[in-house]
Amino acid sequence: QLQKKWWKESVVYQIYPRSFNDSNGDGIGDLQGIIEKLDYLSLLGVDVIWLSPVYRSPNDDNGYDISDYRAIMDEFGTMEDWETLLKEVHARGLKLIMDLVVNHTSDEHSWFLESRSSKDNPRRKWYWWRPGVDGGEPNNWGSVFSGPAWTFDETTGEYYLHLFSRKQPDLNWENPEVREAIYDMMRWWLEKGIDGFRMDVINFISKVPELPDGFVPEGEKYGLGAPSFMNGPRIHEFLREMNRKVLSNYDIMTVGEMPGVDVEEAVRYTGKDREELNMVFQFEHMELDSGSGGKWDLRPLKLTDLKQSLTRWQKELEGRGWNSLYWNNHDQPRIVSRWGDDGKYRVKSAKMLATLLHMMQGTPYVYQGEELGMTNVRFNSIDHYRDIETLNMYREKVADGWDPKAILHAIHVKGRDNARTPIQWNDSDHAGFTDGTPWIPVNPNFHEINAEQALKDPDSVFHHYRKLIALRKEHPIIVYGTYDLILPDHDRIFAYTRTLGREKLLVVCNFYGEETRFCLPEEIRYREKELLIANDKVDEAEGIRSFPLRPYEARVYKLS
Ligand code: TEU
Ligand code: CA
Repeated sequence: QLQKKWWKESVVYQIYPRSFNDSNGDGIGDLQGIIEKLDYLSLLGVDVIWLSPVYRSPNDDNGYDISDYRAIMDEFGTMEDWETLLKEVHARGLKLIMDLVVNHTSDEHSWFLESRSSKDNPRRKWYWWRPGVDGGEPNNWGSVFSGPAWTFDETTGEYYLHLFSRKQPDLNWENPEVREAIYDMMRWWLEKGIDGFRMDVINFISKVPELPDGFVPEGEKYGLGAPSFMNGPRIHEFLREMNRKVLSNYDIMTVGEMPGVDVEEAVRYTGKDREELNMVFQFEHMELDSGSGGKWDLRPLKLTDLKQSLTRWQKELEGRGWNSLYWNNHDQPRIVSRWGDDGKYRVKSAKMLATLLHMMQGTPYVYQGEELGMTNVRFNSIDHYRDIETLNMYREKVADGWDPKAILHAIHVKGRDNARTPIQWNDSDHAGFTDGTPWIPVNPNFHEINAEQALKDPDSVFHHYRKLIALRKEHPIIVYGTYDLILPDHDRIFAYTRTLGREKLLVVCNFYGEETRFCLPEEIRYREKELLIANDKVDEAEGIRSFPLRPYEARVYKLS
């Protein structure tokens, strides 16, 4: 049986509020600005909005460092603005999920201020404090944002753990008081009527309590503590407790962001009998163009690697769990620049990439601007960049003697600010994002890439996304059909079928800018064919046993 669920049939749209729309001219996106654009999202046809953090924050990591879970960030507006947003979202039949960031808080959170104040403060054990070892950090773990994962605190002469920035101290989930405080906060938001959570690095919350040293890669200063905190010893116990005490009491959706999760582990997190989460964001496909040195160690993508990775996730979670489907988010470079062509074939390759993803089994996520075919940005100076991950890495590598131009190139390819330049609404000043000075410069290509132009152009990327989303509502096979890869060894074509009862969907994509030839495998028989969507003109009278596939061409047929 199909195990029908609303969150399996939905398309989610991610908003990074700081860069979405500024309503009061301070150059920073805000809640009122989002309300102004809800009709645009209704037109696109998305069902759920995932809001990146809007809680009070010093914005060391743009809201992923929370200083008060029950207050709205000053720059974004007031709690009344948030209540209005939720009302307006629900009035349009949309749903709203919030970003749950509970692996760490801001160092300005009252919990941390108390915890650091003295060794015997009742909240001391809400975080990870350790005395130094041999005059240095308690272990050799490195921070995701460069440097050690520990910072020495004068007040009590001990170090505190932060897997991310020093202003993001890790909460100690071993402590039941911490867990109960988080569950209370979650209920407080759920009682307001939200429709679920995206959970930030949720598979990092269980650490091996001894915090043992990690392996130190050649030439690195700090170890990879990851084996001691990724999918840690009590993670499933904590998530089952969270599900039992909070999540199971609401009709909501949950998606856990899980760097380092593999497909077997994902079955344990998302299995319907597991009572943990509905789905996860995995990173396997997002690491296929990184070398052994991590994201900044650039490596060209091999299409067959991508086909094998995505197919593994489609097949292993089939009937056992559920996939999230994404190319983009606020941490990733924009896909049309990364794996498409943001020059001559920008529109066509953006449509191909969207078609390839949206016809798979899982819940698709559209990241703000992706539906416009927005591209990466190439600021020519580090001074235009804002992201702490980028700035810390730049400073560290320049200090290590790296060539600043080489570092800037890596930032152009993989930097998170690629996804954080303001949304391009029209071709007026600052692309209509703000009447003031934007907190980060707008991508100079906004004159030709903007929503106003896209809405008027029936062949725009926007209208292609709108059609893909509409198809998902019209054809259950897109949600519930079985996925099977075809032409597995073809290194230019990504093609697969979906099967539901007597119906078949045939999805054919040329992943590159050179013409190639598609040959339908013998075993696929059909009497009727219907072209559901394409990104190029197609002669419907033409047979599909064998035909030329033009640069970045994508087609979806319904066969019966
Ligand atoms: O990201 C988790 C994470 O590991 C990312 O930092 C990602 O792997 C890396 O940035 C790739 O470049 C979450 C949030 O999505 C991210 O924005 C936060 O910075 C991070 O957690 C800390 O909250
Ligand atoms: Ca504003």
